[in-house]
Amino acid sequence: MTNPTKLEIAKLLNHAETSCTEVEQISVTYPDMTVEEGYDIQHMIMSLKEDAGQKIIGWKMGLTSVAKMEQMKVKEPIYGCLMDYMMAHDGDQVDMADFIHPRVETEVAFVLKDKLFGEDVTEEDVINATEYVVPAMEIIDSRYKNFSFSLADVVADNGSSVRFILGSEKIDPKTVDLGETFAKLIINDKEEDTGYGKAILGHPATSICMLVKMLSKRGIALEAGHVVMAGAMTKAFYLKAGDKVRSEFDTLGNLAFTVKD
Ligand code: OOG
Ligand code: MG
Repeated sequence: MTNPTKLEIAKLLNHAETSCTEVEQISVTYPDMTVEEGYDIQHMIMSLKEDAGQKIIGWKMGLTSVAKMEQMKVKEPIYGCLMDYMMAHDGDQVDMADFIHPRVETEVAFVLKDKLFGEDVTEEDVINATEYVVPAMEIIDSRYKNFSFSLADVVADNGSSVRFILGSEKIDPKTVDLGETFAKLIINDKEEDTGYGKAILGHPATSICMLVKMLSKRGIALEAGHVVMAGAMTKAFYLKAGDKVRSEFDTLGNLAFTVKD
């Protein structure tokens, strides 16, 4: 795949996001597209967004649990980029008009106080570089029809990133066992799913370690102040207008958001 082709795809996917319109999977037209080419496209989308004045504020891991890989029919974790316009907070309202076919999942987010870079980073380094962790949720919104994609497709589409919601409780990761942390995802008073932190590659810090290693291969570091999402503890559920969404954690507190009626 040539660079002009990748840039053309980056523009197409970026436009699909900003205009809330779904597109055909890229792999239908380019069946030989590799995951690495998918990342090239993802990074081009971020450059387009930076040119438009948006800022990178962190990164996310995705497809880190067996449940998510089975749900999305892919076999390995991926990363995506988080930008300033994607951030929301406990109690906020989101609007279906900003999305195509959004789904929500429960997550844990790390906020860093130190830079992380390199291929030999350890879980201990991740914990030491973390200022605090917060309970979180992510809204994902694949730009592809029917929310279906190959691994290279979803990588090119920035891991379906569109919004993330941060809780207000700031927890020192040294005071909780993030692997044993348990959470419920509740939509309109119905408990849709539950999960443990250890569903995320055994431990959320292991997922962040993997992210650091993957980004290091491209010369990119996690920076102090970055928000880093470890991946979903639950499966993802479709949202609709008027939904009231809540995640309750046993050791990290709760957070909620609503979808505009
Ligand atoms: C890809 C993004 C997955 C997660 O936490 O597993 C993700 C998708 O399922 O559309 O963010
Ligand atoms: Mg996610």
